[in-house]
Amino acid sequence: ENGIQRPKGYTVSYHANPEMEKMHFGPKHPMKPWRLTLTNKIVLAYGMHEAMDLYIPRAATSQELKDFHREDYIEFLERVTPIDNTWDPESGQYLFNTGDDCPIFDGLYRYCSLYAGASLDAARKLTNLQSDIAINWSGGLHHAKKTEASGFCYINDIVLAILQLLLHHPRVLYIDIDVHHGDGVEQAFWSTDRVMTLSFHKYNRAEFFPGTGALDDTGPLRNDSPGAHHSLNVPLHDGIEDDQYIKLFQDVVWPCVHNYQPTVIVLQCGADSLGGDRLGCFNVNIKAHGACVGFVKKFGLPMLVLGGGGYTARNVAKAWAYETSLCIGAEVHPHLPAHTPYLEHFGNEKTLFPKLDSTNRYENKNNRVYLESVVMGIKEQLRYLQG
Ligand code: ZL4
Ligand code: CA
Ligand code: ZN
Repeated sequence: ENGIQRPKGYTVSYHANPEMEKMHFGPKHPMKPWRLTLTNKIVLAYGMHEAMDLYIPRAATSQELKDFHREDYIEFLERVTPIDNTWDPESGQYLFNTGDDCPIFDGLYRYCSLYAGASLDAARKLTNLQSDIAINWSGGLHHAKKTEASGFCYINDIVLAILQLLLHHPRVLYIDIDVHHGDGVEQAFWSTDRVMTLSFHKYNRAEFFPGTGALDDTGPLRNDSPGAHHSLNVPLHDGIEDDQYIKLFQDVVWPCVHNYQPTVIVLQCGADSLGGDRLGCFNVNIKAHGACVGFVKKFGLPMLVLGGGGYTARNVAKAWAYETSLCIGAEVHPHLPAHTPYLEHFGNEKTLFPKLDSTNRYENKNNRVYLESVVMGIKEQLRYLQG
């Protein structure tokens, strides 16, 4: 393709290690690293690689992983194999919360150190000013905790990348549009005012993972803790539609940027917030999901763009390829290039923007009054920042 030009006046770096894509969580597990292959094939088929600096990231060292995670947990990940007995008879649980959601598979430690290494490399490209927008679709694993795995996440690459950014930046804004609550990142920076975390997610304490992220969970309750009012949550119900989602995102993100004045933004682009996702429950189309990326880009701040969830692989790949094009500011043809490999995996949908069909829609449980009350709640928290 001839249309894809390098962006004028800024640099986009793309961090992707093909070694990750062969990894398997096990039969029927929803997380499929292979969706990254599909994403990269579309990116390449459009010729977007001509417009970016491409890096094959190195694996993070165990020392780097220990900048956030506890030593014994990293040593466990380093040595476990699928045939180990990882059952702890004392607690009656698998060690470090591994099990069905977070299985021990072949190459697990390699997988973890590769996606973490990619996010660290991407963050470092931003801090040494070699890149203005750094993309790692293999990262964004927001549930991992200091001492345990959670929700398909083992290492919290986002926390590690933000720690790297904090060496050079006074204030980091973290925005998370995965359909799940970004609990691991929120928890890691709960008591600091140098990171503001903002997650949009489906919220139902009893029924939807991880059950945290209510509107009034905003940081430590003591008003004299620096972290007070610096964790923001946008809890949503099933079935939110494109127009509502875009307006809500803009109505919330703009005042956050205006009041907090971040010097860098980390955007987790979990694609399970798309309509038709195997685990998600929203009615958001790829253009609306991408509109969030486009809106954040317009602030002109350095940006770390990460993946996350996304369980209907063909949609994940299209969304992330489209969002790559938005990062480089390139217009891409809505038809997938004829030479896109694996076209058979996209069924009859050779368009970048498949329309959500009625059989995959969730009834919309978000009305205008509810969404307005959420925006009010966020603005109320932001008023405390003026002090
Ligand atoms: C599966 O089919 O809600 C894992 C997980 C494995 C294969 C065979 C095992 C069958 C759905 C999910 C038993 C699976 C039981 N296999 C899983 C409370 C739960 C306890 C575990 O996008 N069972 C836990 C995690 C969520 C729970 C969502 C999102 C990550 C992210 C960022 C993580 N956990 C109930 C589920 C299957 C499986 C089928 C599954 N797990 C769906 N939702 C969960 O935010 C990357
Ligand atoms: Ca989220
Ligand atoms: Zn998710």
